[in-house]
Amino acid sequence: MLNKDHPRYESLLYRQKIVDAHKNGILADSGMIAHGRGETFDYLIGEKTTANSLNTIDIASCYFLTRKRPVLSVNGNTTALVAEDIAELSSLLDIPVEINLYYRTPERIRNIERVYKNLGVKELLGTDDDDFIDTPDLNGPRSPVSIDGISKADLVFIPLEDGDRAEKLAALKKDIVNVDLNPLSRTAVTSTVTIVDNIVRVMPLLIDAVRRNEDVDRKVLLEKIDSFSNRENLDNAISDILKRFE
Ligand code: PTJ
Repeated sequence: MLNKDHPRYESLLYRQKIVDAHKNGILADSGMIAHGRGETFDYLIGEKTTANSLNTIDIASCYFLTRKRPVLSVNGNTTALVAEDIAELSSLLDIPVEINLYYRTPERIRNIERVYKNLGVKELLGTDDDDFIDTPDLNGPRSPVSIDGISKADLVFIPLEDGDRAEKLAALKKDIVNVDLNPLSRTAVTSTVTIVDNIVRVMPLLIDAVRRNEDVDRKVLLEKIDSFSNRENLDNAISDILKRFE
């Protein structure tokens, strides 16, 4: 039983979600390690959304609203922590969710599929009965992607991911929006937009930003995109961490 008075109640709550997802065959064994790495960086950024991240979330919403075929790529960790928000964003933007796992097994696919089906996701791709095509120059289980999903997408959302895929998607001229608490990771550096923040705080803010911007003139959204530099964003995230040591 979790004690609500515990000073680290929220952190314990999300740990419990991770543990439950592992027991339910959703999370990869390594997903626990990935979560721990995330917690460490979250501690360093002060476990809050910085002004810099808030701006980056706004930019991410501009990308989602101006691209023709965005896809939300999900793995075990994202599903464990924010499946409801993923379903909501998918419905709000009317875009597919595609399951793409590094540690892919038929059993995990079935378990994750059940989560999103229960949440009412209309277009769920990457399941075992989908049609796949390999991502050029990418080896391993993440390479096959849905022909109707990531393969044709012009924007791919790849939260909480290890570093083997972002540069291959970027080489295909796809825009990549990533959520990663580690501003130094390969994925963070390669992505078009990297939100350096905890996915549990990002998703509600991203949904709000999409709602706020959905009626804004496309030209204004594109101007905001033009004025954004991911390198500058990552430098700001790093200097926010450094300030915590002063
Ligand atoms: O479900 P699968 O089979 O696709 O496997 C998924 C994992 C996460 C195990 C796999 O992609 C992996 O090993 O990832 P890495 O290399 O550990 O990278 C995950 C990144 O996500 C790390 O940079 C973490 O800091 C970051 N991260 C972890 N938890 C969070 C996070 N970023 C934002 N919010 C979090 N809650």
